[in-house]
Amino acid sequence: MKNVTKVALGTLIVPISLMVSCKPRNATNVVSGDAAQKAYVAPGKYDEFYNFVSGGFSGQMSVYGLPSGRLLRVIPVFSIDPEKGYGYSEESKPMLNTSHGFVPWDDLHHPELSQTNGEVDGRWVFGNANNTPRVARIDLKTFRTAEIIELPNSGGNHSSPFITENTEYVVAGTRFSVPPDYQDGDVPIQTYKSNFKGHLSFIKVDPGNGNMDLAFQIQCPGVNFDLSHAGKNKSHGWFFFSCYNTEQANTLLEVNASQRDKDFILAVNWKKAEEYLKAGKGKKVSTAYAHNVYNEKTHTASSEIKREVIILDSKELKDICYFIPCPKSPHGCDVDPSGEYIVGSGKLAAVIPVFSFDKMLKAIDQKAFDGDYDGIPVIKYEAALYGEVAKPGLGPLHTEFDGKGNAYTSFFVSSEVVKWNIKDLKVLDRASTFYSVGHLCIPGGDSKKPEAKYLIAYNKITKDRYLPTGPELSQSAQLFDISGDKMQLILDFPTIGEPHYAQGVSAAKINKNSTKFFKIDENENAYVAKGEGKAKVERKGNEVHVYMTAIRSHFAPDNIEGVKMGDIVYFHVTNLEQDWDVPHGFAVKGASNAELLIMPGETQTLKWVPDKVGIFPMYCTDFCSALHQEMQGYVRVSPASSKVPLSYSTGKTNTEPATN
Ligand SMILES: [Cu+2]
Repeated sequence: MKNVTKVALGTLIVPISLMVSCKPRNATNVVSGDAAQKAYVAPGKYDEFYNFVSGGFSGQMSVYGLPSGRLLRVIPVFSIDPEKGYGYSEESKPMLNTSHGFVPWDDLHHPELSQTNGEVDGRWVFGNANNTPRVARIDLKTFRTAEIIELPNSGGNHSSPFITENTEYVVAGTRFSVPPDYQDGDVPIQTYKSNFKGHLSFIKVDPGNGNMDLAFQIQCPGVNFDLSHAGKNKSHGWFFFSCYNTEQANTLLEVNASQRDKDFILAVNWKKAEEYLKAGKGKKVSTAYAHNVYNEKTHTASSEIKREVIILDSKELKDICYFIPCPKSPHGCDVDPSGEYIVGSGKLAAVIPVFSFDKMLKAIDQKAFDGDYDGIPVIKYEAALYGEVAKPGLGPLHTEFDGKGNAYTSFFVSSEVVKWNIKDLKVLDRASTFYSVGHLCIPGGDSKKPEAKYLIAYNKITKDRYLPTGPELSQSAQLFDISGDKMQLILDFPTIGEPHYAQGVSAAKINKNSTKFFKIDENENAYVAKGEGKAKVERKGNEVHVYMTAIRSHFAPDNIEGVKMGDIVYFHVTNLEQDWDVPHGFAVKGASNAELLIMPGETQTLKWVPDKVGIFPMYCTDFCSALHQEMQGYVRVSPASSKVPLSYSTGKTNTEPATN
């Protein structure tokens, strides 16, 4: 560790135009001494924390145990997942419906855990879809996606899903400003300044069941909203968004959106917005967005297209939005546990500005403004500024907090994490990362009560770190022990897709509530077979419905005849097990979608259109018992003109059947 300070200071002279990553020279690249023991969790022992990590361009969210770095689960959210049949089973397909139809992929950047009184409560984790703007809620009883809502008037949903301290709202700011859906979008791109707008979405969350509803949007000037965080404690009721491209450029943003010395942090008084909403100051506009809900009783998702949204105009309603100047091309926008300090991180900035919430309120009160930007007052920089962290590093991106008065900021360009004190703004420690760190995570680090034992850095590049795997290498997470004064690297581990952002929480807040199986008596799926005696096959025109059961180690029925070319076959498979961790799988030869993976007590449906005459084996794909390999059956498919009657059986031994 002794070289680190010297090395990191050395990197400060690297020209800022070098916005590619650099590997810190001579940096300590090993976990030294007995440090690795701190990450060791013995076989059979539980980890202390759950870590929810975005899968970036995989569209999924992964769950790791900390401190071991063991991958516990990949939760399918916005992308189809053959492992779980998500987006393949008829029951789950509606989850991926949008106003553009079925969209089976997206780009998930930020997990956000629900909070009560500003503390992580372990009930839900939210995730965003950047590309086709959506926000998902995952239920942490089942670790499954329970709900997805699409966002109208938006593009590149980056600055989401951030929540208020009682999960009153999940908030989403558009990254790409676009012409609103309710206006003609067929305009020249060059008319960006007049026709493009930025919308902030406020999604209301039902405190009882978590159900989401798009309560309102705030229309803002056409800039790029990047990240956001809610106020807390004294600043509860406010939201802070970083914005870049205040130049309102529409081409070559790498140059054209880096012209100004300062862009902005947008401070939004959402309590005031609520008042205006109640007073009827919003206007209803027509649009179309999907709202998809997974019902745990029917084990089936439904999708509804909604047609209306209420817009509050920040230009007309003068006291809901204020801009604070922030150097330069801000990315992260983080609020400390007290709610007083708002940290802006300019990707191209040489300092980290720390704003004071009290000073900001005073500046608003005294109208200490530098004019306005597109109708929104701009607070004077010095009037809102608490102070600047001088010469912190290169390319500050994101800041997390330990609740003991310290902040930890990631530096993409100089590949390091820098610890600094919030009160005196002095740098306390630096640790190299490998390499090009983006987000950081301290469990509870954006709440009022961080559990600051570990810090995890999520890195974009892993050259030299692991065995090569061809032209593409894994991205990674690096775990630091931050219980002492100095950060200590104790583990790094590869991650799935891009580990963009992550949040963590004590295992105890989640594991006690884990669902072990679904009660078969409560299964309300329309095609359930609640016992082997209920298994059957029915024809409805050219549809064949197989009500199938699965239990260790056979299906019922396991022989089906009388299916004809031109038929559409639906296998409704009910897993009759009432035991933890005994899923069954189902696959049939030639099916063009995927398998099913059916949890105990659940019913899931595979749609199959046979394309050939013949015998088609089907089998259980999830190793369920010693006789799992024997869990199989056959479907006979006959020509369309065939007279083979529809029949099915289980356990019928070989006699010479009629050939027909
Ligand atoms: Cu099985």
